Amino acid sequence: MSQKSLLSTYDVRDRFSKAISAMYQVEVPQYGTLLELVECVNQETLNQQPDLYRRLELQGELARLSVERHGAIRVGTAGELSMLRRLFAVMGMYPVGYYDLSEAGVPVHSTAFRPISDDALSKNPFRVFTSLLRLELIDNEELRQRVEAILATRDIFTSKARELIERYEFQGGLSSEETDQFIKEALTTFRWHQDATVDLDTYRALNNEHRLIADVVCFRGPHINHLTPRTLDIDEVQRRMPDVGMNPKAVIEGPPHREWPILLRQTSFKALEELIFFAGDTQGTHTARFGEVEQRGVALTPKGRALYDRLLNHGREQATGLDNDAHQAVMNSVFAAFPDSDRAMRREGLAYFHYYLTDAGQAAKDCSNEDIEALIAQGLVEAQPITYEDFLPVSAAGIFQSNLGGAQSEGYAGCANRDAFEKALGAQVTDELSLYAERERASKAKVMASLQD
Ligand code: OOG
Ligand code: NI
Repeated sequence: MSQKSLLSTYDVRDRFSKAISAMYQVEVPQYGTLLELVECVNQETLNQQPDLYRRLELQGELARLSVERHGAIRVGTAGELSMLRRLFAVMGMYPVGYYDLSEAGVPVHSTAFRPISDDALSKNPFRVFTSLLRLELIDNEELRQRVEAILATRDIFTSKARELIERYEFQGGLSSEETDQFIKEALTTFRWHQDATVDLDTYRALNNEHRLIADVVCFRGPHINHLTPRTLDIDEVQRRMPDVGMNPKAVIEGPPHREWPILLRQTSFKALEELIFFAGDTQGTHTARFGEVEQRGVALTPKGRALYDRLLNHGREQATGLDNDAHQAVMNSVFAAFPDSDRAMRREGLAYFHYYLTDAGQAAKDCSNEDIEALIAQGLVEAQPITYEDFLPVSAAGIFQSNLGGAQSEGYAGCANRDAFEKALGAQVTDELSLYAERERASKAKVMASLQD
């Protein structure tokens, strides 16, 4: 039998992320408008800030900027989640991080499926934030049983998709033709259904318990609920959204504007109210789908993250109910305590950096100095920030809340349950911080080894 040529998982992921973006632009035309706005703001920002241009080019961020996006889905059962894990593996995407959103009143826990290696991330870092409904948090026993019964009757995957996932696992890859088939079948899982699987009364009962439950349970599949391009100036995108007919959420989530961005800032246009046909020929509406924008900065060490969490909580206490300008002003003053230079963040061990040799460093030989700061001072080594590739639970909760509409829900008392999530997933989630720490360590080791040669 002739050996068939198999595509890399990068190619599958790249094709899939482009295909789902095209599908979502047709489904939600405002997302297409958002892409245009972000592209325009990014171009202007790069034209106005030649230093930023150089910095991003050096970090290898420019090439991926226009393909970069993340999406989000929500599922109802362990079986659905574990099959999704296998589906995303076909695209070289693996579960990274555990996010408990119950504390913020959203009855789900989540992970992000994303590529892991430097090379895969630099080519196309497509990520999918994936949440699993936590029925055990619903007090109403009767409703819980009803939900279980409804979910038990659906299969969110086509049989062809299952077959191609198995073929990938058996062959270790898919051919170009199989990849196109796989993408077509996988997209079926994530598309929007205007027909609900339940009648309007059932929808209302679930919606009254929690709007998220209705969203997960009443449809044939886990429709993609948003896609998110990456911008270089989120404040400008937020400002311009109303000009292009979008209703932005009240505040930008995450840290304030900084010279040296940290972690992740996010905003969205609010979810649209859409016409739904319920079983029994009744019409109603459902609010689920929106468009989001993100701006990414450097990944923080545990020490940096602890400082971020402390300042964020402090800022949020003072900023409750404020509009975005006032909210950002409060955050700006609170975050004055977080050093805003790459050098200070590095020296204080607040952020992760990738070390590499300068031209002088490459020419140097037999250098016995092991102090990285001294090598930087001598011009032999440089350090660049490692971009944060993950999500933030408080921000994610804010995105959920503003797009579910309605009143803020109370939190569900202290109940992160990573073990249960991993059991449902059928695998462990990778700890995101250890990935950054390892990338930093490996870059340092490589620099030292070359200098001592
Ligand atoms: C996911 C919300 C979280 C993000 O970017 O933090 C998220 C959802 O609404 O399903 O996507
Ligand atoms: Ni998102």
